[in-house]
Amino acid sequence: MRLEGLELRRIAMPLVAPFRTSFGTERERDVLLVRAVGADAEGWGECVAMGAPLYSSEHVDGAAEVIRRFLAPALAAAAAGGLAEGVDAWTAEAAFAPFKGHPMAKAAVETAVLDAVLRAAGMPLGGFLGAVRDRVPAGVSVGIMDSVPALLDAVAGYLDAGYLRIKLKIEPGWDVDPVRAVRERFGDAVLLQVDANTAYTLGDARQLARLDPFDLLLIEQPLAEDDVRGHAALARLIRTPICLDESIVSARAAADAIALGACSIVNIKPGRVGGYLEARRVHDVCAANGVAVWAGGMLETGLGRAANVTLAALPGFTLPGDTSASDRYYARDITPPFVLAGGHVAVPQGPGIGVSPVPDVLAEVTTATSWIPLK
Ligand code: SMG
Ligand code: MG
Repeated sequence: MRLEGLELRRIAMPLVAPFRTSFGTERERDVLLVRAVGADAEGWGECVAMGAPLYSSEHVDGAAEVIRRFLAPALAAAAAGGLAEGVDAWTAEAAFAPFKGHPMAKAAVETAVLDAVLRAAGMPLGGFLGAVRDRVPAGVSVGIMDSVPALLDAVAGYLDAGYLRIKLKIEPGWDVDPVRAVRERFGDAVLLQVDANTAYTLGDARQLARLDPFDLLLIEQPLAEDDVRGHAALARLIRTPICLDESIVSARAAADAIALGACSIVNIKPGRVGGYLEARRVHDVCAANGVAVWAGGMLETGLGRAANVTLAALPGFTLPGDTSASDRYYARDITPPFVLAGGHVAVPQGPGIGVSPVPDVLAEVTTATSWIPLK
């Protein structure tokens, strides 16, 4: 792909309800979109960095700065010095590799390039990645609430809508009681899991073991991102399977965590590992080790959601993901909405990520745009 430039676009997307986790409350996403404009096609990437560095070290203003100052010039240099055919996702990945960290910034640009290349070739992302399903089961992530009755109302609504798996956000002081209440009200058949977003320490093992009787699918990231050994120790003290999210920053990190016995399940988020190429490798490492994976979410708009839903159609994704319908997040999505049908979400079938923003909606939510020429 001969690239002409990158457009960086910021959009303001209010959530339908505040989403509280152990690290903070999201009310509106300030999303950075990357549009890669090539000679034959253009492609989109959504940066999943939040406004503040609370989920991980990245934040959206920092990601935009890293793209402007480092990633875009590296891509331009690769295009100038590379093959006559121009750049592709692997060129982008290699060009970004010297810069430490910033996987969400890298993933946004790499995905935009990949989408443009695939659209030009008429190839769907699912065909490129190796998807084997045309729809994926949908789970939903339920935030920390002010009260247990409020939580039960929210869960009831999601189960009525057809979600096939419930994930409860937990933190110290909001763990055993909400889990017990959900089990008592909705029964043992509901697929139920919890996510602590690093809110506990190994010293909390006894408290976390109190979740054992509730037959949870998994507990996601109870301990700090860099505490892989602690997760391995915790795995010997509790019966609930441990799933890692924040700790799994690459395929190598996944291989290490599995070898150390720190997790038996992995949440895959392309933004956290630097893009879809690396996300595919994480999937492959886990598959080779018999470790189940599922698709995480970062409150994406339809653009990010399209690619995540496609990734979730790979063979190793054997658990429902945080791949909810558009209306769980936004009153009006920037793409035609993803909808729930029989608890599933359809994998887009068109070239590239298979969806595009609706121009009028995109224009209405846009707060800023800038253009970075690449030649
Ligand atoms: O996209 O449905 C979604 C959100 C899923 O809980 C979710 N994401 O740690 O897995 C996680 C969180 C990170 C984002 S919280 C702002
Ligand atoms: Mg998580």
